[in-house]
Amino acid sequence: MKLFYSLFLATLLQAAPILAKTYDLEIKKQDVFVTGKAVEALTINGQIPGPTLQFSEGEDVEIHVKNSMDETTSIHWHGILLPPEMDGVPGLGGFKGIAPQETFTYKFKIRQAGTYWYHAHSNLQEQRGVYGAIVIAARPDPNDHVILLSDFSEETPQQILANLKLDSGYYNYRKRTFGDFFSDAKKYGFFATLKDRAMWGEMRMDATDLSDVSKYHFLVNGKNIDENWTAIFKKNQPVRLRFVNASAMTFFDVSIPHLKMKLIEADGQSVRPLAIDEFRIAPAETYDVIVEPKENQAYTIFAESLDRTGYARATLAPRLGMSGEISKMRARTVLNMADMGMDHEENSGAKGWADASTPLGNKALSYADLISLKPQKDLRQPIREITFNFGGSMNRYIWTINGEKFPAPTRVKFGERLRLKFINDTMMAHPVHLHGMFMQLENGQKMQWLPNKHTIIVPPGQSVSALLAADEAGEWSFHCHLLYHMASGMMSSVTVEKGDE
Ligand SMILES: [Cu+2]
Repeated sequence: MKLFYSLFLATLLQAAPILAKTYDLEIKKQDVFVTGKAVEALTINGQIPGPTLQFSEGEDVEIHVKNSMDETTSIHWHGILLPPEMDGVPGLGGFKGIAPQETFTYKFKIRQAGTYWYHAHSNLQEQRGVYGAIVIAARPDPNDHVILLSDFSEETPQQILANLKLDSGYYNYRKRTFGDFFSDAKKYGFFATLKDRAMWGEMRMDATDLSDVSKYHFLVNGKNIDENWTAIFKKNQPVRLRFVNASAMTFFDVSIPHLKMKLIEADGQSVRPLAIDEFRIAPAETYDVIVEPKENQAYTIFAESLDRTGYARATLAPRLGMSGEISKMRARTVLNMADMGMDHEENSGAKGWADASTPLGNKALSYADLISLKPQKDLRQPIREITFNFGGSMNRYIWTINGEKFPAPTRVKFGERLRLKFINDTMMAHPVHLHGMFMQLENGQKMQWLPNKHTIIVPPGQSVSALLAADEAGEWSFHCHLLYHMASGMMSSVTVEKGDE
């Protein structure tokens, strides 16, 4: 009796953590009105994006994903450390995808905190709406908001891919003109300009190939610019914004005019706080910032697409119905051969990817600024280096790794310490994503302070490296996170093999 009583007390005294929760998601096809007209899309629990999943560290989650469509689907938990059979990539770890009308149960323990997201890893479903945010925190906080960016098209992704395969410049209707040639020639000299143009021709790319799909509507939390998604703040109280780029193809330059942002997390992992005015976010990356509005006015969260064909916006305001100023979109970056690193022997992209359009005096986040808040535990030097060359043929819309479409897995030993070297031989940036493990981006910081990343931008014509401790056994997907690059061949896997058992 006494024992029972003390057990009972002990249970009461614990902070009553709920350590096993279940979640239900249903994926189905339905019309949505995101752009003002009916478009057949894919929803999760009837919405785009799907519901934000709120987990806590240490929790055992059980997620039932019901497929109410007539095609196979899957959900991948982006940036989450978990067993390979729960990672949700059909064909890997024994996972076959979720057949029509079936329900698959994902079960894993949450071993981390931070902002992540989830999305389909089947066909091109991600483009049609199968994505949502994951927040892993001790408790929900009313001053804490997910800002999920996405690119939505009225065309089906199958149509977009077919257009790209037919003509890679299909969406690139803002091509430079003959007039540009003469203004460049005036600025840089006739022969330099001619040589630059000739080289672009040789690579069969355009200087405006910053993105290859641009008939997009850009959304914040599923809302278009007129719907103006709004978060309420109280003056002088900190607000946390969890930015997730759930786009299929779009890089954004994000700023909140008149508000300094304090960056605190990159890809869900805490970094040394840093005051910034803007940051560039690739598909699949996440950044968490804190802002502290000092005036009772509306502030615009402004996310310009890299190719400046449009923007997503949301508002921070003391009450609903307000609207902040909308800045003019800045000039888009036009690449030249020097930006591309073609003139240099060694051109490291680790410093980031400069943007001439950042207003003078403003601080734009650079990869070199990222410093892990917690010291890295693994300080071993890598025992070998594995090189991945990202290549492609724009005119046939084929994207490759080490010269091959969908190359065979790269095998590494469990526990091995590696350097992954990413060399971008193309004129587009590739956000490279490794499942299952964080990479430590070699950005010039000491090894102890290298930031963890699940997705790393490799800028055009440059190279970037990362360290990896192969401490999660299994076959892990490895690919460019631009959806149509992945679907056109820029996808492989890394197999972490345990010895003979
Ligand atoms: Cu790519």
